[in-house]
Amino acid sequence: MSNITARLTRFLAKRNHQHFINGAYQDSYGEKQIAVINPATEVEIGKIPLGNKEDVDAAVRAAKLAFHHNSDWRKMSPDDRGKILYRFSELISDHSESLAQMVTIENGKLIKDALSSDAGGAAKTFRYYAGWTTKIEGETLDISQPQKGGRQNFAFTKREPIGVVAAIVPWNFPISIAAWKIAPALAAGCTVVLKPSEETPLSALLLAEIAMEAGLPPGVLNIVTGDGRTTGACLTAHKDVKKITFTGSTYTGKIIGKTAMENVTGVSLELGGKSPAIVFNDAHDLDFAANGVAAGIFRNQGQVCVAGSRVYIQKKVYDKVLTDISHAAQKMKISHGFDESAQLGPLVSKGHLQKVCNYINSGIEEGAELITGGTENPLDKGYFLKPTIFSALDNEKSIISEEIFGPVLVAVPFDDMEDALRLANDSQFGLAATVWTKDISKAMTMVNRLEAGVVYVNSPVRSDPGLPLGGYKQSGIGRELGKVGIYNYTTLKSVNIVY
Ligand code: TXE
Repeated sequence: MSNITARLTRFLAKRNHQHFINGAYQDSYGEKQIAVINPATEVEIGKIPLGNKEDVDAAVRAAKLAFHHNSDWRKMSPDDRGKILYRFSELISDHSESLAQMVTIENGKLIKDALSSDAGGAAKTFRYYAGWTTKIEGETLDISQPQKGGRQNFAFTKREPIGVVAAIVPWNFPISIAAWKIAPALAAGCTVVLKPSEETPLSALLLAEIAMEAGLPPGVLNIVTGDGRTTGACLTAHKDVKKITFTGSTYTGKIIGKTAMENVTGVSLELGGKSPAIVFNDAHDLDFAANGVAAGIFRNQGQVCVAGSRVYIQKKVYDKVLTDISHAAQKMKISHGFDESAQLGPLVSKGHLQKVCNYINSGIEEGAELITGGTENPLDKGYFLKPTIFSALDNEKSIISEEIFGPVLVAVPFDDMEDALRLANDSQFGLAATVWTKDISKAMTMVNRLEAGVVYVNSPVRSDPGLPLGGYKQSGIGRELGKVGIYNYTTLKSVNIVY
């Protein structure tokens, strides 16, 4: 086990954590708490308050005041706002060890992934959006309204920050997904109330300390901890919230979408996925493709929205590629996240492990062939599971139509490109897809016809702050990251001046 940093030791010693409102940790108005469990050891690492309506009101009030009056955040020059966000990114990098260790302790993931994807990913996102503060632009427009008496007109649009943003995030990448929302919102001049997942709230609270050190004015970033049913529901229903940005399940996304419409609040939803990986006979290196498919599903224990959880393999190479993926899976070392040689850590919680096991059981009951893995816990303690692979002949099983969100892959053979497209697009989801071929015409046809928000060719899907992410169909509404990511947090004003 790595040595826990002094900063994290001090933070964890608190045990009973608080909300972060108006630049300070604050007690909850309520008494209820939620225990945070280390999924590798099953030991409680602290408690967070279950935020109630009064807590949410206090956080939204602080964000609203910071937006309108208290701080100069909105009125600050874009360059100065960018400097603070850049400093924040530098401090996240400086404290990446503490942040990554916190993520590994509360989420279970491998420390190297927590360092690169979570702490590294958050730093990169803040750095990227620090540069956008000075590049938010409107347009000048030649409109056709006739003007009387020799007058002329000048029409343009300007982008303004939308107001208080409610950001609701899941547990799979606790601080990098939070950064995908906080960084563009702050860059646009908005203020934020974040509700982290009840499974992984502590890394967000630690991030708040660092935000203060970076010079973020009080009230610009607030964190209310709690569950979805009480805390999340109060936040999304709050009338002073002007934009909701959510990453999580399609089920919860639909509830949030309905609530948003009650108040006509803007909403972006990044929801579930069941992303296909499609391996053609002519993939230029079949071993490379097999390893890529394995990495695409087993990274982060399969708890990745863009995970390639169904693989379609062309018939001629089906047995070879499936065998190679299975070997890659069987070789993975399963251990706790601080074991430097581990390749697969625990799942996030007991409840989630149970959900994934239920899917594995239903796959067996529905007649899919279990190639490797299963429901047996390979270790004595913690919520571990072996990487699991099924082979099936069609899409007619729950394990291939529903999001499992664990280290479970289902392989299906296909005949030709039309067959691959039919199978891949036959899904309620449309988040991501990968295609493995060296034929550029085939690759481009797939790119054009796949119903997915993100398509990677010859690589598992990875995120990058510059590349928009979001889904077709039930995988969501809107896109985050990239240039469009910042426009999520602005509203457009059209102006016409007659002179
Ligand atoms: O998600 P939820 P859960 C999928 C994955 C997983 C399943 C359930 O399949 O097994 O969702 O995971 C908050 N109003 N994904 O239960 O419920 C909640 O507190 C407002 C895919 O963790 O969507 C948490 O902060 N907020 C996904 C966040 O929503 C509510 C990542 C996500 O919780 C709420 C995670 C409500 N009514 C899970 N109910 C991806 N796309 O990456 C819950 N929340």
